[in-house]
Amino acid sequence: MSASTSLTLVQGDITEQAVDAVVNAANSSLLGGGGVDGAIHRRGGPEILDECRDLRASRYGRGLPTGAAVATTAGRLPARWVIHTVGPVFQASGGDASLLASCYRESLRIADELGARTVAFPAISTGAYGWPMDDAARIAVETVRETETAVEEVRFVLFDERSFAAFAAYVS
Ligand code: AR6
Repeated sequence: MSASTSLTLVQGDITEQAVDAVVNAANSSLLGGGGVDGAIHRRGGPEILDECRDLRASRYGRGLPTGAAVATTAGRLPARWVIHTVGPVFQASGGDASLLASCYRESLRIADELGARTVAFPAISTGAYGWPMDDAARIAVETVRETETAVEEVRFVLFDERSFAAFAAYVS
């Protein structure tokens, strides 16, 4: 980020954020799921899924790779775009931190391409994909700090007190 970028933390629901772009913790299929993904499609309506299907029929016939990001409309969400990214799964042997960092970096790169100035991120990979919250928070905050971007506000939206506290420990 740049000296003028602000990093903010909110405890709440990412689908309620009035920002330019909301980041979705998607899966490679781009066709929906639970958690953040389910909430975004439920609240954003069918237009988002329509564009995801078009992406699967064109650029991403084999799915969106882990660590990559792509934008669609935000449908009925109070945002202009959804940036879909696929976090890595945390397994018994651990997880690939470079892929988790790539989700944040690539999402900000897409945000810059779109001209988005405010971007809301969830704690990618910390739900169904099992990444330990403290480690995920450290990777998220460090990566955003290290990434050159014209985004003016990066907002982390944490669902509960525990995840909010984990991120707060790295944002001072
Ligand atoms: N707003 C903010 N944070 C939320 C919300 C919400 N509405 N709902 C859940 N969280 P997850 P992942 C938190 O599972 O681990 C899906 O099925 C949640 O408490 O959404 O990257 C996809 O289709 C957790 O801390 O994403 C994929 O298959 C964090 O958001 C898979 O899950 C991320 O949890 C992706 O798994």
